[in-house]
Amino acid sequence: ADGYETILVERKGRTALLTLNRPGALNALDLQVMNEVVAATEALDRDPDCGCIVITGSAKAFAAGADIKEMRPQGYMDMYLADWFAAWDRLGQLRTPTVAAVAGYALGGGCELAMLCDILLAADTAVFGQPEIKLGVIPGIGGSQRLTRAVGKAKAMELCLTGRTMDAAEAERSGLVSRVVPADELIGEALAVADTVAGMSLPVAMMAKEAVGRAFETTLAEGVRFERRLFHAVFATEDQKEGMGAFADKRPPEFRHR
Ligand code: CO8
Repeated sequence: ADGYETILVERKGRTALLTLNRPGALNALDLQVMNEVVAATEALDRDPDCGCIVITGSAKAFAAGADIKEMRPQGYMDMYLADWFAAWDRLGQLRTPTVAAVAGYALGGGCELAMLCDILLAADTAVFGQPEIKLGVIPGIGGSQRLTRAVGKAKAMELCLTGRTMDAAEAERSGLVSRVVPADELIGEALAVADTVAGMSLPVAMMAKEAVGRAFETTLAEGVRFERRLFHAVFATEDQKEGMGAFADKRPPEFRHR
């Protein structure tokens, strides 16, 4: 009904579940997938009834990378003029919180897509890596930057230079993912986390996301100044009065903006 061919989008209350659906190619991220994921998530971002977006793949593959067959014949001018992969940046600019629920392969662009999301949950079957170097290329959707910020220079260098993958346990140990869960519980857990986020005040959740995200962009002093401005600003919301009032009344909050 929504016209998408490579993704499925379902609404579950205030949470949206976006499933990559190119099973024949292990969810390889070609331009159609990119355009559909970006269009769908930007539409959800404009919907005040959507409080959190979960992105997932299949049991075997979250996404096995950017589409190698599509990229193979491209030249520099093709890549430059198309600004290849630039649209993915828009996923990182959504205001609505996002959750990546990763089972199976999250390689190359798949790992980069997961890292574009705010919360990263992994099944115990998840495999992460930036194996581009084995194809004679390097990461192109932010992997060299976001992986380094997530796991530090030593491990990011090793992964990007050797192309070796890491399993879910190593990904959790190194801080790439927030939690590892049994594979058959992944979607349930991801939806539960998303429902929790979607139950908060949406504008306040957006500000919390923005504040944490700023830590990746700036110095500590500037980041703390930015946080302080947002912190003062939340006192202009009805939801601050409701949240603190509900605590004082010993009742659950009824946030207006959710
Ligand atoms: N692109 C296109 N097709 C793919 C991809 C991919 N990344 N991954 C898998 N497929 C296809 C296979 O070709 C195969 O198709 P077919 O049946 O038509 O031959 C089908 O999916 C199933 O795959 P396999 O038969 O290989 O499945 P296996 O279970 O044997 O292996 C693996 C699974 C290990 C994941 C294997 O498929 C693999 O190694 N895939 C490639 C992983 C990889 O290197 N990813 C990084 C790609 S590059 C990238 O993401 C960023 C590039 C940045 C460029 C920057 C430009 C600006």
